[in-house]
Amino acid sequence: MSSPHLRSYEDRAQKHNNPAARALLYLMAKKKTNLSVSVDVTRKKDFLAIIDAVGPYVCLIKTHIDILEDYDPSIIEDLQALSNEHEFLIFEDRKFADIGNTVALQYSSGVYKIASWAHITNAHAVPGPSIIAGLASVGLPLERGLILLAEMSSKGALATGAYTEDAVRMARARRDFVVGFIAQHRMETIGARDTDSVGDEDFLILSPGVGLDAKGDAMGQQYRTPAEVVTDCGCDVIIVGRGIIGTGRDIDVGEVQRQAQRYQVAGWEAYERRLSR
Ligand code: 5BU
Repeated sequence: MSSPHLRSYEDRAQKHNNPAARALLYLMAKKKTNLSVSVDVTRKKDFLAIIDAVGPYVCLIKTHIDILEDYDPSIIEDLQALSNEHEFLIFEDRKFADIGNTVALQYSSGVYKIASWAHITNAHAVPGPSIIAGLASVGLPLERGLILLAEMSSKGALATGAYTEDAVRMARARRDFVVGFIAQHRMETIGARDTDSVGDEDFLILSPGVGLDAKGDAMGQQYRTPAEVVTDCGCDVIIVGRGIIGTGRDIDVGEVQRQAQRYQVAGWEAYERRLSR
């Protein structure tokens, strides 16, 4: 089978064996969007207003649920209602990083009970395969999917070279639950050995660090354009935060919506260009 990035999202949706990845690819094809908005705000009112405004333009809403200052469980009910209304999946960018037993508890329990509402979450590879086993023990019965961090967008990130290759190997061993990577490039050619099962693998590449106007921020973030990310590097989902929600304390919902539409168009054009190459 050809590399996933040369196939349509629709075709990949039909063949994927993980329910969360299948649902995401299906929504991407249906809504013609590979945009994920990162809703990094601290007030419930802004959080829900932004999600309602960008909902029609996204396949995936990315959350950092622990930055909300006025969190209460009703936020999750509202988030789920918006997810049903606008048809997007939910990705909690939790970046788990502990031993299997601890991450299973962090994923299932505590204040946020992430596994009960996030279709997708992510984890660092640094603890080794046991982190996947721990998260899978909670997530697989709920038909969730896991994204491993293979690379990061920040300047000087240590997830490179042999670390990235080993993250890919860990994922290959758990393709029932690991559906993709946070990365800046495709991973198929990385670390492939005769013994690895590469042939029919279909990992989604989700890329943060996307901006049409800025090249970076004052804290080491680095931005690339949707064309660089999707057409040139073959990534599947563009993750955009401040490029859409802005940097000010007051949210202009109309402007947020216009920017979401702009990034949706840019991301989709970049995908169509990739397929027509
Ligand atoms: P920005 O406002 O578009 O820079 O936000 C990017 C978001 O993606 C933010 O929530 C980060 O926590 C997240 N992110 C990232 O920027 N780079 C990474 O390598 C990973 C996550 Br992993």
